Amino acid sequence: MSTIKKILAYEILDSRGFPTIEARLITSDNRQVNTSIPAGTSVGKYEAVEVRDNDPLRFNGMGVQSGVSVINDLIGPKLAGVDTKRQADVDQWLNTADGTKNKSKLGGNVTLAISQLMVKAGAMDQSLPLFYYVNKLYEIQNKEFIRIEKIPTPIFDIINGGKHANNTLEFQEFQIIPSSSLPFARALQIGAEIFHELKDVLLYRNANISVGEEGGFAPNLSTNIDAFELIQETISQRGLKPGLDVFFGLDAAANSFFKNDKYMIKDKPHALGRDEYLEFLLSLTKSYPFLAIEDPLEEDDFTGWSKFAQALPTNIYLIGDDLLAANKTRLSRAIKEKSCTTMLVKPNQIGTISEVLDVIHEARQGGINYVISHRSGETNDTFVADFAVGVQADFVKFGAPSRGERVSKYNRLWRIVREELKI
Ligand code: 2PG
Ligand code: MG
Repeated sequence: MSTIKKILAYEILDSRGFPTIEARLITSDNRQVNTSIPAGTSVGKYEAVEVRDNDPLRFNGMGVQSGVSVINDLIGPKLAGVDTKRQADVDQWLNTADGTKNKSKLGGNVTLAISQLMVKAGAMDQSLPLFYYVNKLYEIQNKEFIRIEKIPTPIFDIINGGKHANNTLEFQEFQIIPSSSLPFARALQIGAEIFHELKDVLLYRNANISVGEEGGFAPNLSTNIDAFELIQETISQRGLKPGLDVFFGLDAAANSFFKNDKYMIKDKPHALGRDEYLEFLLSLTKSYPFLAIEDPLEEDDFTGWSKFAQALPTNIYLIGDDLLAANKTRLSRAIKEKSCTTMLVKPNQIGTISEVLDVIHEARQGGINYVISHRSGETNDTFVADFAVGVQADFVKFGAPSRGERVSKYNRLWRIVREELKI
């Protein structure tokens, strides 16, 4: 049995060049694990609070030295000597120490750093692959066994817009989703090949091929529909069949273009009221083979979501990200009101792994699918890849098949397939 000898936190830069917390746990047998915490750019208002220093003289106020000190001076010393397998107890202790509903005292970035360290240290203590240990934690906590039999299907964000790019597109993520029937290695290959083909298609049209925050291209196009048209053309040009080999996905991240009760997108010459906007979205699903639509509406319009859910063909996953913020209370409401069919899960929306496992249990009980997701501000930590396999998510969303902090996670899944699961 290993116990915690020391926990050490410090600042590193995330993929956007902003500081974030990295922490290291050293065990009584002198082994160590590291973890680092991602951050969002389009942050929903119901997410756990992320603590920042707000000191304008350092990193434009984005420093995390205060969180680092809380770990080094307060939390770390308190946890010295604790068994690394006491995940639930440590998470519970963090929650009590925080004492707020949204981690606004300690910060979700602080609590998650400790919580993820515990998972990694526990797996190391048991000499288990991380995904397998996550699977066991889920079973112990929720008294439900999940058989590990698949790698979640990847959702690739190949064109960036919204808050993730400085271009003309209002929608945040234009995605492709290889058919779930394909083995992971083939799905990854398709994602990468379409990404490169899209580059050629953009170049041919003299469009910009620089990329946005999640590694997808960020061209200036006249309308959002133009982006779907380009993707459709690209898929066909590769000899693949849209709607058979590859599907479309969208994260509209509608909060960012919802102003004065209207949705403002370039596809229409005027601002759209909710019903007219929903009509527009439904027309998109008739023109393109969508498999998933995330955050089509702003985060407070539960009624609008339920309305859209009723109108949307049932084979399309309706994903709540900002709507749910992976928050149990909001999920219960969404289940009751049939607002969506799928929950997006980013561990830092909640702040401890036990709570993430809890909300996933709630989703499974309520017949809700789940997607495990990265953040736009990422690090090279591959924790979410193992986590997604451990809880057998339906999908993973780790950005484009490009850029180090994105491909590290896809590569981790590839490695799990190759070396550990052989599926
Ligand atoms: C999202 C995420 C991840 P961010 O909206 O789904 O793609 O973006 O991390 O900026 O919230
Ligand atoms: Mg989203």
